[in-house]
Amino acid sequence: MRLVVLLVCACFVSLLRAEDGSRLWLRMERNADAAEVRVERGTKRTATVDIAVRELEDYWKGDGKVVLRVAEDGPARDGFSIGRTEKEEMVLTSASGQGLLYAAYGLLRMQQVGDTLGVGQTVSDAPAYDLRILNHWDNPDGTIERGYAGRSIWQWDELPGTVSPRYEAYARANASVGINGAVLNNVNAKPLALSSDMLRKTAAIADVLRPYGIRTYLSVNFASPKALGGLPTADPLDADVRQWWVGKVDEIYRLIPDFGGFLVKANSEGEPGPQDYGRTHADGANMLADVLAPHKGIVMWRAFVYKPSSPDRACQAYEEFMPLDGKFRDNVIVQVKNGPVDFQPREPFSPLFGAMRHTQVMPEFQVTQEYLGQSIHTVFLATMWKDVLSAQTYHDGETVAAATLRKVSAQSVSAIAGVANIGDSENWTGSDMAQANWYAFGRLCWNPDMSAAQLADEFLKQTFSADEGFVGPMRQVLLRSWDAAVSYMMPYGLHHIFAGEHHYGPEPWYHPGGDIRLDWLPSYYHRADSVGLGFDRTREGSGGAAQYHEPLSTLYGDLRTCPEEYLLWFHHVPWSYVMRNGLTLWDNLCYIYNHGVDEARHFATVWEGMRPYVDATRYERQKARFDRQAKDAVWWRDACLLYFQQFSGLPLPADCPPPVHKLKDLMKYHLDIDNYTAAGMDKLP
Ligand code: BDP
Repeated sequence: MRLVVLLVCACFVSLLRAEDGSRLWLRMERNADAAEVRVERGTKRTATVDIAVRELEDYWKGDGKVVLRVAEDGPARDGFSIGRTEKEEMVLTSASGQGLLYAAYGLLRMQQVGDTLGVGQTVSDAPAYDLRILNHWDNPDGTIERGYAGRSIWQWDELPGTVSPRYEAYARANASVGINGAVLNNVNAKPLALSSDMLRKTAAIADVLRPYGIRTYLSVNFASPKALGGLPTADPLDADVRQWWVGKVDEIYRLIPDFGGFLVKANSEGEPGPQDYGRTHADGANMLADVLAPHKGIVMWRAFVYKPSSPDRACQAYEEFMPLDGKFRDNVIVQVKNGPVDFQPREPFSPLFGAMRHTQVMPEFQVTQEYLGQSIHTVFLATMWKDVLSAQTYHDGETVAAATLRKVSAQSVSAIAGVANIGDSENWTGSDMAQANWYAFGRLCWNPDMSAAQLADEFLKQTFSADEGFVGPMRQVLLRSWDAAVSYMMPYGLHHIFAGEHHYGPEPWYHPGGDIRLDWLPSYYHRADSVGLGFDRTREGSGGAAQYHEPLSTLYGDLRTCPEEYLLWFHHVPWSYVMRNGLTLWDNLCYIYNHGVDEARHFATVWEGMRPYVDATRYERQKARFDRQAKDAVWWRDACLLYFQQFSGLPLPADCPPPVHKLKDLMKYHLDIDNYTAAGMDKLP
């Protein structure tokens, strides 16, 4: 008996050897002897095809050989097919070498998750969006705006001389999930990003990403001609300004022949833009687009704009961009955040989706969890992204996905972007579970029809364990995690009641004093008063609901028909308003915050049962996070309910547990931004 126990333990130890999370979902065991991989005659051995061959030789464990062929009539673009022949060969076919690389990763994924192909069977796959892009908000000094996984992976100081091996690992991980573009720097771009010195460094990174099919893009500061070029103006209609951009773009393409193009945040949150010169967003975007067009480059022009003077921030992007519909060049794509405000825990989709009929529009998601617990809370964002992509816009019956996949002209390309959650921490994303969001983002850009459950399964099996004892419970955790976070943070359409600046934790009372913009204060959004709670976006209020196409405009604009998940987004609702379940708003608020707490506690308990399936390092790291998440849920609940109670004047329902914290203590508490990482987690309330 003792021997058996010892043997079982030994197996366990060897199976669960220490891991640091750096291998992400690519944890295949290397073959002792290379698998037999043959590239068909006539198929060009590009660097990309070589990577496909190497990956298969190293990791494919099937019996027969693998044949790679580029065929003119094969699946187009990045698409591919995988067939199993009578001779037990796996035949990977595509019209391009890039497609073969995706096929190789597709085959290895099938192997890892346990999908098999019968003899004579073929599967085909092709990406939905043409451009599947990560936006890095990385600064030249190595810091990352809204980054929670250490410093930037780009080592600007040592580039171009030293090229970190991490760049290739990064490229490989992206290619394995179908991502084919990377904007290397922050949308709040420094003019310095376009200096000749920085461009040479950028080119060195581009050289590493290229064979993996990843194009390099840069965010640009619209005032660069002034700040970097020394011109007196950055007016997009000025001939010298245009000429400056022509020269700069030529310089870029000499260094990076397949450079993708520019991402621009203009006239937003203090960034310069064409409006500084009385010009429109279209004037600015088109000038850059014309300069990039001869090189086949594109401009991704962000619609994230809002002015302090507006009565409703949520309305502004639509107000500024709708009049410009049809005025943008074919190589401009307007990049729109998923919701009308700012990556909040839950927002209705931006009304620009579907409404812009003559402009290519791309969704921007935030993979980094600025507003969703950063690198501590487990929140599987695929659920949220699917909610947005599958939302019906009612413009010609298009969903958000369909509206953004539709090409407005023969030259247009479809695109989608995600703000990366990647840094130089050993596991890339700070939290091991947050790798799921990087993974799911890539897979969803490839195929928006994949279900959140499929995405969760694929990720969990490859990254942790394919054992159903693990996958079953953790799938449920991932699938419920977004709803849980919304419940304990901002249920029923509440938004932006975060602590100021760092956005971790609750501060519905936040007001730093002084002359701050009203739209940077939680009270601007929650509008709590003795009558009720929520932002009135009906016709009597800001009119925001009317930006949606009928029937949504009427549906959202009427308190009785508004989906309850958006109730406080569109309405200022009396505390005593009776909701569909017969309970008042106040009572429901109390219950839903508690539901969120229960869920977060449940996740922590489920994780404790996962110890047998996960190596000690990742188990402990994640345990600390689930435990903290559960405490944070209590912190959120107490802060919000006690704060709003001052306005409602109502008691908590008798069956709600009493608060753990006192409001006055929570209001005195100020989180030290550098102290909420794993090491400082115990310092939180
Ligand atoms: C907000 C972030 C800010 C970004 C901005 C943006 O708080 O750091 O610069 O979005 O998207 O969510 O430009």
